[in-house]
Order: sequence, then structure tokens, then C-alpha cells
Amino acid sequence: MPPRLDLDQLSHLPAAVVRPGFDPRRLGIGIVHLGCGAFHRAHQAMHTQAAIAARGGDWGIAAVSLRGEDVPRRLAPQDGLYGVLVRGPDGDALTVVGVIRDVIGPARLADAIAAIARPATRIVSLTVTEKGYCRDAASGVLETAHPDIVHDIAEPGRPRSAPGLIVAGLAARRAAGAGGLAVMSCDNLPENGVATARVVRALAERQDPSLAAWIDAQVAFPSTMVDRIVPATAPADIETVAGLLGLRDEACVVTEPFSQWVIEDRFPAGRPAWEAGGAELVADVVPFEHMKLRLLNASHSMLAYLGYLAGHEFVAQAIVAPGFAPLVERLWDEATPTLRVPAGVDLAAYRRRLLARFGDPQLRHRTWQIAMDGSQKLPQRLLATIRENIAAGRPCATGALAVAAWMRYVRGVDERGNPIDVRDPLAETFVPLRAGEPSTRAAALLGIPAIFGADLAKVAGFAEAVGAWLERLERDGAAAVVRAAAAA
Ligand code: CS2
Repeated sequence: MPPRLDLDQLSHLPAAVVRPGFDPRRLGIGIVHLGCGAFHRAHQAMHTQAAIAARGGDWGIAAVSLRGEDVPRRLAPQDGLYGVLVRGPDGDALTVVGVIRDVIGPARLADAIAAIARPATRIVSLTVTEKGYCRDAASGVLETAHPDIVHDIAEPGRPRSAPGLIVAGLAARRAAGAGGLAVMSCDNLPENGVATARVVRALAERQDPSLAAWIDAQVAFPSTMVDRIVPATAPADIETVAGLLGLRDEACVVTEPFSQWVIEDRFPAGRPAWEAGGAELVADVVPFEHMKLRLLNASHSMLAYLGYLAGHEFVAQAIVAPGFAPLVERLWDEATPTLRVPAGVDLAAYRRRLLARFGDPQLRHRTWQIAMDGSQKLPQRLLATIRENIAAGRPCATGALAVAAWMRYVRGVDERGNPIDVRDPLAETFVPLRAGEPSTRAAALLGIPAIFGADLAKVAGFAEAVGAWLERLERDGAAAVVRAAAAA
């Protein structure tokens, strides 16, 4: 077996491998990042590496893994180094990333709190997925009954949740007199800065109202739009990267050439020169977030549910199956009137590019992976558009089909009678709603306020439309429904 990638190996890498462009040993830590999954490693970490290579600065990252020791176990023996394999039409490019300078697992969370309190730390960023915010997905309010939040209120010094860790870190920072900083969400939530501020502030208020006031005065919560498709790393990817590196890399990621990062420029204690690392710094991120969530992520979720049900393991298989691409276009047509298209964006070109990205056969992106946590994703991806269209008297039939596809999926059994591994924080809530006629089930699921709010179940005709799609999905199967819906 080849030796492991680490700092000592950095000067002996094959010539074709791109190196960090600075000496990782001499890079100080300026960012504490929560959630060190494949997406962070292929997106913010790479842009930050490019910014440091171009303009310098001690913007190394202390990466915190809240959920488990798997990522620390992979990264720590490699001194935080890992490879990003970008697979493009013109071939593969492998970059070794060296910005992660510390890797902190759940066993060392006291070190994460201390890292947030250090004066040299100027940004806390996070990619903890939608459910990591412990909020009611429909209203955005902190879920005070969430077991991790209950725990963090009882034991604020030993947090389990992302909001709990941020509050504990900020409390320590205030006590240390280290001043304010920016807390930057990089998750797929609209106005993710505002969303983060809401849960952090609500939790701080419970613990110490003076801390909440300090946060209001000292901490900025810039919003961001992030976009790069990064499937979970598969064992075959680790083998491919080992072949290219001549070294074993247990933390590598494989991704597409496309990457976009739009950042609201509010950083009271400074930031890396991300504009030199491929990011766009803007005053208003909201139009970018809506465009991305309501086009890319909305169609991704629809493709995930319908694609999985029709027997497609990967997005690239679903998108070329009969009817799927035209149906995606219909969903985008419904979403388009709700968008404020950002200046300089050509929507038709954006949509063409999205279809090409979905169809990239080198990206083995599982429909099952995207189908996960639907209860946390539907509101901002599909339901916001549906609500706006209903209010304006515009059609939303394709959106209703996407919702019905989610309902069919969470029934937990596929079209061949095999069980579906439904992963969702609300999975227990769906179980009792699995029986009965499609129309009854649709109405019952629409009655979950944490997903659909109090309004959607009551909108005249919407429950019926969803119920009718659900009935067709159960009678005819997803492939036939997609074909028919695309041709109608
Ligand atoms: C996907 C996203 O898993 C999902 O829900 O829709 O992770 C998607 O790949 C990214 O947002 C692309 O930027």
C-alpha cells in the first residue's frame, strides 16, 4: 500500500499535481469552520486556498466536525492535507489543499470553543446542512424542543449543536475581550446569514440576554450563495486519487469544474481576498440565493425523488431518461416569474449550463443522497415558489408533482416493493402517515406545519392537485408519470 499523504510528502508530489502555493506549516488560523464534509473541502477551502496563494494572509482553517470522528480520523494523519479531483470534459486536474490546519472532532469541542475565542480568529463559517440549524424548516424559528438544543440549554459549556457551539464560542470570545467577527453560513438556505443569526441569537437569549446584546453589536452574519456539485466520495475515488498521487489520501473529494460563491461583504474583523480566489463579493446575495435554490436545488430534489422511484441511481442517468429534462424545464418555467435575476446573469445560459452539469456522466451523484432530509429542503426549494405562484394566480402543477414525488418516496417502499432507506429528521412523523388512500395521505402530510406551514393544506385546490399526482405516481409509476407530464 502506498504511504499516506502528509506535509513531508508535499515536496515530492508528481509534477501534474497542483500544490497549495504557500507553505501550510507557516499558515496561521483565521477561520473556524463547522462541518468538514466533502462540500466544504471542495468549495470554500479551495477558494480560500486560491485567495491565500494570490494575496496571502493567515486564513488557515480549524475544521470542526460536530457529528463524528470519521473526518478527523481521515484528515488528521494527513496533517489536514487532501486532494480535490476536478473531472472535466478536458480531463482531470488534481489539487492538494493545505488550508486546513487543525481538525477538531467531537471529543475536542472545548478546543473549538477556545479557537472561536482567539483574537486571531476572525471568521466562523459553517456547512452543517439544513438540519444542522435546528430550526423549524417552515418558520425558521429555533426548535427549542430539539434534543441537541435541549441539551445545549442545560449544558451550554458542552454543546452538541452548531448553534450551541457558536454561542459557547462567542461567550468565550466576549469574556476574552477578543472583539467581534463574522459568522458566515455556507448552507443552502435563503438568506442564510439571517437564518443563522436567528437561531444563534435565540439560543444566546435563553442563556444570557447580555450575550445576545453583545452579539447584536459585535457579530455580523453575512449571507452567501454557494454552488458546486460534490457527491459523497466513493471507495473508487480514493483508488483513483491514490493512482494520481502515488499516495493514499483518505480525505479526497471528487467534483465538477463549476464552482460559484457569492458573498455578502460584511466582515467586521476582515476576510481573505476571496475575490482573488474566484468568489464574488456583493452587497445583496438574495437574488443569487433564490435563483440557485429555486432552479438548481428545486430541480435536484425533483430529480432525486422521481429519479429514485424510476430506478435511476445517479442524477446523470435520470436527466437523460425520457421526459425528465423537459419536466425540469417546466419546473424552471414555473420558478422564473418569482426570481429577481441578478444583474449580469443570462438566465437562459444559466439553465443550459445547469442541464449540462446534471448530465455530466463523470459525476456519480446519487439520487438517494439528494433525496435525504427532504423535510428540511422542500420549503426553500419548492414551497416558496409554489406559495408565490398561487398568490399571483400562476400555475404550479410541476411544483405540485415534485411535492407528490417526495410524498411517494417517504412512503418508504419503492416501485418494486423494496424498502427505501428514508433519512430525514422527521422520518418518525411520516411513518404513521404511510397508510390510506393517496388523497388522504397527501392531505395528512400537507398538515405537517414544520414543512408546509399552516397555510398550504388550506389553499383551495392544492391538496387535491398533490393528491392526484400521488395517485398517478402509485398507479402508473414515476417513469410513466414523468413522460406524460412532460408531454402534456
Ligand atoms: C443537493 C445539493 O444534496 C442536495 O440536496 O441539491 O447538495 C447540491 O448538489 C448543491 O447545492 C450544488 O451546489
